[in-house]
Amino acid sequence: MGVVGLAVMGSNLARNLASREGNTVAVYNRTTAKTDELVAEHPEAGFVATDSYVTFAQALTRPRTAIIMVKAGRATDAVIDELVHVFEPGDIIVDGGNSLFTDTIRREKAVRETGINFVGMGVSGGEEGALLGPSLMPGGSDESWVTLGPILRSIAAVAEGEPCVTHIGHDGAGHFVKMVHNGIEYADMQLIAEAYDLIRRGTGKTPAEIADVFAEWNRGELESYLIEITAEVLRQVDAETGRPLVDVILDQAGAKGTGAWTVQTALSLGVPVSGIAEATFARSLSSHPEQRSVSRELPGPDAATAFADDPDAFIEEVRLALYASKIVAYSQGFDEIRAGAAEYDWSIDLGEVAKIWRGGCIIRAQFLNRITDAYRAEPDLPVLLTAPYFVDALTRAQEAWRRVVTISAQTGIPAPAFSSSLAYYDGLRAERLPAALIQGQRDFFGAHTYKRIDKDGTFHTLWSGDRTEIEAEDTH
Ligand code: NBP
Repeated sequence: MGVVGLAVMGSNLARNLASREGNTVAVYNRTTAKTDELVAEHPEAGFVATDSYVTFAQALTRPRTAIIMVKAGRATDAVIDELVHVFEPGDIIVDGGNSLFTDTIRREKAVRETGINFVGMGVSGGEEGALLGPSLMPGGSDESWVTLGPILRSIAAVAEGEPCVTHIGHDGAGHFVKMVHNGIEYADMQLIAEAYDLIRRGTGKTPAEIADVFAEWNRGELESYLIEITAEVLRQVDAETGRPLVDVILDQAGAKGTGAWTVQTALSLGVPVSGIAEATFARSLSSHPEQRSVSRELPGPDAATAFADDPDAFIEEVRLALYASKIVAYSQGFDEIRAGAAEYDWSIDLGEVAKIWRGGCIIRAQFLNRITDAYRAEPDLPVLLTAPYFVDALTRAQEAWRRVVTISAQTGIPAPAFSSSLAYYDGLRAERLPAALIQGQRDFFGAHTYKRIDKDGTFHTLWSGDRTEIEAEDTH
């Protein structure tokens, strides 16, 4: 098999593949110096170095399998164009980059016409995951999965004895699921950041002391990689200034776009992923220093510090609010996957998706087992957070969650993901929503019509006439 693209992800994945019994890996990179460097640095891998697409194809046994790990977008198209010229029908091209799923659908269709299989595969876990075992989300045809399955199972992370890979569904399904994974990751990170901010300002604890709080949380139901690394980051001291590192890092969060894709896709599918959206927008807000600097004098409550009378009780309330909001974020993410599967005709096993995220990837957590259990018990569950385990957790958390959101509003400490998750939860619970009024407004200005609660049919009120109601054509 072969790997094209030998930056950090590709070279680590190639080393992972080469470390498995019986594998010989051919490697190719546009800039040949990088290939030479990798091969020289890792003689133990037994790589076959190639310096053109032709020699790369010649080095592979048939059916040829090549994993592309290059920059998403034009670079991926350029590599695919080259490979289809040197590959033959039955061969497999796997794109392991962070490609947009609609690009993958387009590429799969075009490559399929040549008789070559194309598989878009989400790879999660960063450079360490690529080397030691990532979580893998391949799409593509059933036929390619027959060949790819054993290879991918051998290099994937292992969680509780099971490899973190499954055939997600056809064409773009793998990249779609990876996209939503990243969106959930944005929400998870934002919620943790909000928890940290509330605790710091509410109790006056130092970052090192808050690191202990996160380390403690990591022994309970919040146990996860992100909570674990949060403790590590908070404990870090800057060598130059002696201050906590978190206090000298510029507070402007970067983003590579997958969070935005998740939100844009959710908007077009009509799925409310408000927690993920708030997390994405919170990064945007942080990254506008010019807007933040002119807004600093806007009125707010007097800056409150160490306002929590009982710091331990407050910390426990924040923990519960974090857990409840996290349940909402995952529920929204899985809702988006369900809607995507319906829209694009993929058959996606949601319980399996949760399972393959238990190892290798950034959002790995014990908690994912509960999601698998929920979908095993009820595969068509319409809202994940209504599964009995989550209802119990939300029942335990909801009062604390409300208090934390109230405190955030009263003290002026922004907690957009906490509060929007709570609003989503209450929206779902509501017996009646003010959407009825919106339908009335829409009918008033645009004759968009409405339905009634007491009889079938579609209706319109003659707002500019005598205001009687008539039966109308459905114009929703
Ligand atoms: P980069 O995303 O930085 O891409 C660099 C690679 O793309 C180099 O091998 C470069 O070759 C190659 N490349 C470019 Br740029 N244009 C090319 C072209 N026209 N033809 C051929 N090759 C071209 O590398 P990365 O950070 O290793 O990530 C690889 C993929 O994995 C990306 O899609 C990324 O989004 C995804 N991913 C990354 C992570 C992560 O944690 N970094 C995690 C999961 C997925 P050159 O050496 O000749 O310039």
